[in-house]
Amino acid sequence: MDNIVFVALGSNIGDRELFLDQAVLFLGKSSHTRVECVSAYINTVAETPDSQSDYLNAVLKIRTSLSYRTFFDFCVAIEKQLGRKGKGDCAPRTIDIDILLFNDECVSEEDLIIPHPLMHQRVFVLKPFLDIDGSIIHPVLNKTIQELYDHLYEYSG
Ligand code: PH2
Ligand code: MG
Ligand code: MG
Repeated sequence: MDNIVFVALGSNIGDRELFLDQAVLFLGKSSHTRVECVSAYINTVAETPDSQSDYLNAVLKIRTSLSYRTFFDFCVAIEKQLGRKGKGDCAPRTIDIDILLFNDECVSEEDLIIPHPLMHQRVFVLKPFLDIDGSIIHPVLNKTIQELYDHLYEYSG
């Protein structure tokens, strides 16, 4: 299992803690994945154009032998299993599983961009990421997670 992937979880419908717990469980259930670290779960105000219920957010570190594409498909399948309807919009959701970083690979495909294009602007991603490892370097911005967090206001759009 040579690949290190950081993943963000978010839920703002129903029993949010249970959905995060189940996502952590399912993400580690494959013989091709191992969950190495789980951040604290944090309550955050929804950053959406409309007003929505608060989110529960977390970040995970996972080791996997899957390629980024197969890992992405694995995440989408878990979202479906946990009742997620549709993808790619800002509607309330039982669970959202986003790949933040996959090793130091940069991917730009129609349905998948890595690093996650908004991660450096989001407190609800950077704060839990700090629980795991603030020294990880963002491969496009060449800054550590700690630096991105400390300078959040400079990156927010
Ligand atoms: N996810 C979004 C949009 N807005 N706001 C919070 N607080 N947490 C999220 O996970 C979140 C959001 C799109 O995926
Ligand atoms: Mg998302
Ligand atoms: Mg998503």
